[in-house]
Amino acid sequence: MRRLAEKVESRIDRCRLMELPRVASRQGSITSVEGNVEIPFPIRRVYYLFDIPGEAARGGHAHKKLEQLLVAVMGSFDILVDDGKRQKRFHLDRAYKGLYIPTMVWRTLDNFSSGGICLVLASELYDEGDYYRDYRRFLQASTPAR
Ligand code: T46
Repeated sequence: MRRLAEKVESRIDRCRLMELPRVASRQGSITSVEGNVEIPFPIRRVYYLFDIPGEAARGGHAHKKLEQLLVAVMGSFDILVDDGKRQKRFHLDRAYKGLYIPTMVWRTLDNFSSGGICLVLASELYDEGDYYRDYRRFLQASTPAR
């Protein structure tokens, strides 16, 4: 039983920092990402957060189906992830590092540096029906009924 539990990776442990491929030269660097190659999903949407006041928090929701990769293409910010059982905090501050977030993980972004830009590669088109924006509903959905 214990062995089985060890084998089943929790959703929070599937959130991971990924180092993206980088080609550096004296003229600068380039990072490219292909869906289903460097990251474990096809990319169906790209969006970015910018002009974010230092005291602001973004996110505060989870997704039923959507997977994402977050990148601090400028500046830095923190991400708190929560799968309903455990929480972890990550810090992004490099254009060649991404945080992968699987489905059903509550995320909150804060502590944005001045001029910070968060690029997001997403597995799905925008769909408001895919969101849990109420934490209690998210908890109910992520905890299997006994
Ligand atoms: C996430 C974090 C990192 C759209 O019309 N299309 C879009 O693709 C998105 C992402 C948002 N919107 C509209 C919906 C709202 O009226 O933009 C407004 C703000 O969206 P939201 O409150 O969801 O923004 P954030 O920054 O709290 O969250 C977004 C993503 O929604 C979310 O998936 O992980 O960025």
